[in-house]
Amino acid sequence: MTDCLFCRMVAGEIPADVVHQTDRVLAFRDINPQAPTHVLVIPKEHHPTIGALAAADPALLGEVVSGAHAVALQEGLVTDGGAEPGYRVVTNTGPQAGQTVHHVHLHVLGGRGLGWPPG
Ligand code: D5M
Repeated sequence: MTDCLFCRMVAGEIPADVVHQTDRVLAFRDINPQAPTHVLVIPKEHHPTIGALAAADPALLGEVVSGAHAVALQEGLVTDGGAEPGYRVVTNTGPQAGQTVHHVHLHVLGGRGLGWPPG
């Protein structure tokens, strides 16, 4: 989609601070980080929400989740086979959840203690 910010980042038309990618997944640092590590993980193909992606291509959803864990490992948020110190994955869907970019993305957050419940 030519009017989608994240599609334009995939196409290289808008710069992205890329930390990880595969042939179908891209991970880059959030422009407005909410934690010492704040990376967005997206499918390169356009899908508006996690539900739409799950319906259209569940294998790709799995690749995006694997990408989030690969980022967490790379950033030192967990060790291979371990769960410490830890990280959080967030996906906002719709206006009430605060979704502002309508190309599905997983937020990978870590590097500090994260409160619960979220705001
Ligand atoms: O999250 C959308 C996220 O996208 C939000 O945390 C800011 C981020 N964002 C917006 N523009 C950019 C660019 N150009 N680079 C990196 N990150 C960006 P949402 O859950 O939809 O509110």
